Amino acid sequence: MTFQDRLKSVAAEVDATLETYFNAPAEPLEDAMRYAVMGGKKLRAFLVVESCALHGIKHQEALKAAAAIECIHAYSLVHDDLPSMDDDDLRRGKPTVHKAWDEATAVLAGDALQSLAFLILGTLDVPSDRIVQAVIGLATDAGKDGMVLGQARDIAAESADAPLSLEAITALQAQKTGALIRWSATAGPTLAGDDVAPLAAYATALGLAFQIADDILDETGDEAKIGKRLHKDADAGKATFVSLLGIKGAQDMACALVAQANDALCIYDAQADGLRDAANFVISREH
Ligand code: GRG
Repeated sequence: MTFQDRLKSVAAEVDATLETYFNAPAEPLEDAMRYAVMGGKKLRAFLVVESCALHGIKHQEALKAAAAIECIHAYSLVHDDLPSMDDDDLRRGKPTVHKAWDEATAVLAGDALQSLAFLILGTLDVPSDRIVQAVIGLATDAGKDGMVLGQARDIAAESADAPLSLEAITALQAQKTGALIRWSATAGPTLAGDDVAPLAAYATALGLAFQIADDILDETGDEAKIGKRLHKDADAGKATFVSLLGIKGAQDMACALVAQANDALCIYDAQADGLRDAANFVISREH
């Protein structure tokens, strides 16, 4: 099976798992939640599933942990698209939630997706001390010391006097997009009570490579394939990896980070090939 097929297969399994948490027929709020969380590449879910397989977590429980992180990711996208943030009309090639419903529903759907993530994690069939570790980790990585902090700093940078330095952007992106990727790739050892260090090192490099690739796609990608408006950062005069390093410099840095991510997997055998493929995919993807 190719990596793309494996990613699609995990995405389908995670969507099926998510479906079990929604009522049918549902309130408009739940319809908006389902619309936001279904679809997408499910890359974070894939990292969870692969990391759990490496550490002996049952597939069924891995799928639930994967569903939880995708709820947090979907909430962040719904809120990021709001008029008070990025003000986007299109996400994954479809109208954003506040366009398909309204702003209040989008805020509430994001809120409820965040709560649902923790509800799902709380029901995992693993020893309770490990659930606690996973919950604390996710609350930290998604919240005021992680993704939300990165988002706040990104918004503040728009009205700053000078563009951010490479160092500041690297730190900001480690929070904004890196933190959820780190939680996903370390979910297996966290839930198994094993050492998270090798996968944390993999994820730190992967998260940064992912963001650099995102900046390159924002500059060179195809709006129809990506399914959202592009060139926004450049139009807003915001510093990105591409504006600071140029396309070639950014590509070189992303390749070096993928090599670094793969090096961090050296303690694992061929069982970690899914994670190796994911790292290579991150810099070759077209959407
Ligand atoms: C609003 C609290 C809050 C946080 C928002 C992650 C984020 C923080 C905003 C998203 C803005 C953005 C487009 C960042 C670039 C990296 C990124 C998260 C891209 C989307 O992730 P993919 O490519 O999306 O994995 P799919 O659609 O495949 O799930």
